Amino acid sequence: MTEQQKVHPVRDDFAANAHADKAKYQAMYQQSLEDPEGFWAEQAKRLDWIKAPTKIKHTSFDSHNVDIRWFEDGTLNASANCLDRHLATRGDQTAIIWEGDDPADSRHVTYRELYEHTCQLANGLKELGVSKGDVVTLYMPMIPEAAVAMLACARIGAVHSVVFGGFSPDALAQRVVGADSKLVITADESVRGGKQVPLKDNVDAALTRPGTEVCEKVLVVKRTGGEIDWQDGRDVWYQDLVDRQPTDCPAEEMNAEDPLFILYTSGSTGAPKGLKHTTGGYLTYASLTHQYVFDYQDGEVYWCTADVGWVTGHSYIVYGPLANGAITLMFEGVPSYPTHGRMGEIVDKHRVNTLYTAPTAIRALMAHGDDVMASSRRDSLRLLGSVGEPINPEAWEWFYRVIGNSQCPIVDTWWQTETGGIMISPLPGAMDLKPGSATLPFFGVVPALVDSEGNELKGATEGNLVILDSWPGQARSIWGDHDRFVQTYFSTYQGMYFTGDGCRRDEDGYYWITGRVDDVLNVSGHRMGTAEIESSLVAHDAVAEAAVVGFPHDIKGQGIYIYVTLTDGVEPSDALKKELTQWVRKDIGPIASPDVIQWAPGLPKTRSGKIMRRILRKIAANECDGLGDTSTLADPSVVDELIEHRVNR
Ligand code: 6R9
Repeated sequence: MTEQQKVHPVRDDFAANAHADKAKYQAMYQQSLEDPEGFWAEQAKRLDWIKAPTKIKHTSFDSHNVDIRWFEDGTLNASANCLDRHLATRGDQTAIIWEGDDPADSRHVTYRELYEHTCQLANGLKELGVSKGDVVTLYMPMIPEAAVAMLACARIGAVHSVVFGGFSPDALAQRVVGADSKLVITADESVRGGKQVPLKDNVDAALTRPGTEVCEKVLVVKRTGGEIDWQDGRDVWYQDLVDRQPTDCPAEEMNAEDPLFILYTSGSTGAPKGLKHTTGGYLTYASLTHQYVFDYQDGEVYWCTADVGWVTGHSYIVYGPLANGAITLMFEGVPSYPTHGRMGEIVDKHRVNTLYTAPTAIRALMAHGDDVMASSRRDSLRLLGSVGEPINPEAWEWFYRVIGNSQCPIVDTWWQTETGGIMISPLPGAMDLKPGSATLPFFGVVPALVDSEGNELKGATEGNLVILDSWPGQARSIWGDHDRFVQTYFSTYQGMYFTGDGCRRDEDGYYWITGRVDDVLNVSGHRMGTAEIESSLVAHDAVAEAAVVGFPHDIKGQGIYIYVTLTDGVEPSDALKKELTQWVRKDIGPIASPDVIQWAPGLPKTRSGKIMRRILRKIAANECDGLGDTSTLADPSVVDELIEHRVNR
């Protein structure tokens, strides 16, 4: 039996106490397809509505009129749903366990404390002039204040836009301008792996860029006390502002379709897009998926290792868990610091029951051998989860055996920034597991596979993954550019949401995501458009042209392989490679660091001038025998030249 065919059946003890077993999943899934209105009207009751919705679903994927609305006449407040309604029953229960970068640093924040901090900041934001509908940019470390800031925005109806703290000043500036953001909330520095990252300096640099004058204030959390520059009139210390605020703040009544947040993500073309998520549908979906996929039981300690800068942090560190009254662990550091045993040690220290992490982190640990987990027992774990990229069966089995002591089901959760919440995933009491497969769709999700013309393929087959009908967590638009939203997701295949992923379906109806079919790279679970990296490179004087492709990388999943054609008269050198590497890191951020740079006197192009990336991908992957048809190239000899000088790894 090959690794791919191995099945881990549902554990009986798990199914017996789970929120859903096989029969219940089947029944609920059927109902969600046959009667979406009835199903979602019922599920929406899990939230506290100010005015309960009577109109449930109003959605169209028709590219002439993409219009997605859920619960459109209902009103509610997301922060009240994550905080206020828990106070009576669990005010003194921990909401957030914070584990600092330094293993000696940790603290617990109760629901009442989180409520009070959120209200104080919400009042503070009002004092700074922020009001309903304004966009607030968060550029923050993984500290409880990041969750407080998200919830405080939600409380007053401001829209948050979290920018990952690893992004460069330019990337931050682009997002501040794109969202017309009046306020940035940041910290003096963040701390990761024992090193300081100068967040405030980065904000200062970002706010010198054209267009950023829209940003009037910078609110600064003191994290390290490190040296920073200060601009009077613009910069405000977080603590000074919140200390003088009352600990109560009324929650703004929001329509279900009012925006809750924007989150930027990369696509195959152009600048990153700000996906717009709204309030009622998003929160219903984040909360329901968190309960069922992680089989969350009251009092359990749940840990998602993502950063709040990504959608996983939004839905499964903050909104889903807090809406469910869960105990959510937030980790400031990295899994390799101070040692590679850290993740297991955190599990033991806080008696973590659910560990939700990324394949790249698992593969990095696996590379150190089984002993890497010897410093911990991990006997509190009940469930494991994976997200961000396809998990190879070897990494799945290692995760299962070494981290989970062969005791815990693994939920391999497929979803996207655009989907708001988990779409295809096991429910741990209901699905037999196959390592490497995200298994079956969540309630209300109708996946299909289509060929390149959009014809639906039935049965066991492989194709492009589309979703045929709307679900409440879906992004509603791209901020300020609805046409681009329609163009990107609904025009490739008429009447369908196109995910950008390739996928196989097996004879049991299980889905196996094979990776992106567009020009989006997935490096260590981080999405990046090849176009973004290329445009950064060609902005350098030495670069005439650049083409970026992904190649298989043992730990990162995909690595970044760059072909560079130099400007006439510029000599290739190792020093120049270093310079270009630094250039891209500075421009986009360290996550976009090139793994390989190859000098390319010419790039393979069609006669109409299109770069044939298919060929560049094959060369980067060292699959030079299967290049396919190169006869349409303007100059086929460039291919031989590239193969001859391919950079061996
Ligand atoms: C949640 C998140 C989305 C892209 C997606 C796909 C890949 C995510 C996956 C997975 C295989 C999984 N992806 N989860 N591929 N199996 N379990 O990661 O959102 O950053 O927008 O990335 O990530 O390619 O299209 P996002």
